[in-house]
Amino acid sequence: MLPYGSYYEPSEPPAGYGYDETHSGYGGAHYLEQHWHAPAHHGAHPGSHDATVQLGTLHRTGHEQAVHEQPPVAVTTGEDPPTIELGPPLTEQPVNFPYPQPEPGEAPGPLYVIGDVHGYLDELLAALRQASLIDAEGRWAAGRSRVWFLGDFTDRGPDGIGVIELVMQLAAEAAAAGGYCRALMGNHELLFLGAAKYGDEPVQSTAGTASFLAAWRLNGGQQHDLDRLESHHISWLSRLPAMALEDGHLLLHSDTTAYLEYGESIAEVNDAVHDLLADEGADEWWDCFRRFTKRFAFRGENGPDAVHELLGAYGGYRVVHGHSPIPYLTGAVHADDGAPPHVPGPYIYADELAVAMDGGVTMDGRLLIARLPVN
Ligand SMILES: [Mn+2]
Repeated sequence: MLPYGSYYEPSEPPAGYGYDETHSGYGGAHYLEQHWHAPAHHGAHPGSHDATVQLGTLHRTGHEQAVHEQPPVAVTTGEDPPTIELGPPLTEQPVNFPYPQPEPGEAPGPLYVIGDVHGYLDELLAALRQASLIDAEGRWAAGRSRVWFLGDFTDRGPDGIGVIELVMQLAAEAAAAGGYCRALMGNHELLFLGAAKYGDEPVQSTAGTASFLAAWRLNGGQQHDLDRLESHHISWLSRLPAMALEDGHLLLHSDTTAYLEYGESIAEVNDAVHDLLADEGADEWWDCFRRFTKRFAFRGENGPDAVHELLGAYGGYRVVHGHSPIPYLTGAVHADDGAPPHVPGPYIYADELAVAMDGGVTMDGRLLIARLPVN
């Protein structure tokens, strides 16, 4: 078992990468960071993108180096909302909108998935416009289309709350148009909520003590997002499902089999996570965050078996996930000349059983939107 605070589960780094450990301490809480470091011939660290640079504003003297060496997608802790009242369970449709219902026999609208956004609101708006899902004013223009965000809305980028509010707005507009815009819970949602709810409260883990706030900051948390976090954001985030099945695609945030530890059906997993966020304490939150921060389960020769394990439990013929940036999955983080990674589109792998959708927008890659199925 990896020490808590680890955000990379796999036993081997991406091609050309080494493995580092960094001991960190915040407010009396210490924990071990594990992360890949870039190949020595690279001028830039994989984490030296804009969002990471912004972490310098945290003024964590002595820790900047560790922060800057983090891969852009690093994730360490989950957090809970400062609000304890989570409200009633989500209903399928908001009650304030008179939704047009599909005519009997009418085919469902096209299905889209959107990878990790991480606060890059402008990039999200541009990608949504390019896909004709929104209009020039940023309003839903996709009619009865079905859209799933794969999680990780905040951290690293400049406007995480703006991203959350856009997705909430599109969800209402899509429902009114007879389509939908939904979202999965990513590990950064757990981290952000945990930072808000538990702050510097020490979290016990098998390997020592940490805090959500420290881990959130180390993983790209932006103070202005926390400052702008309101109860309705927390309510919305806290009720996001962890997984969904659409048109034979098992939608997950993280490329891990850890979902199996929370239930034998999609409903069981989603209920377990909701109950955990509503009722459990910081230690359970932390454990959940750690599990959903694991990655790379579908790579390598055992990858297809891992996918089959999930599909066997939850259904579908393919998993579609975010979380692990495609440049890390392929090892093409930076070209020798330091050029941004080339991400031509969704990455199909594991005997075509898995589709990766995190185009690495935090590392100068792309924010990917794909219509399913992809070929
Ligand atoms: Mn993630």
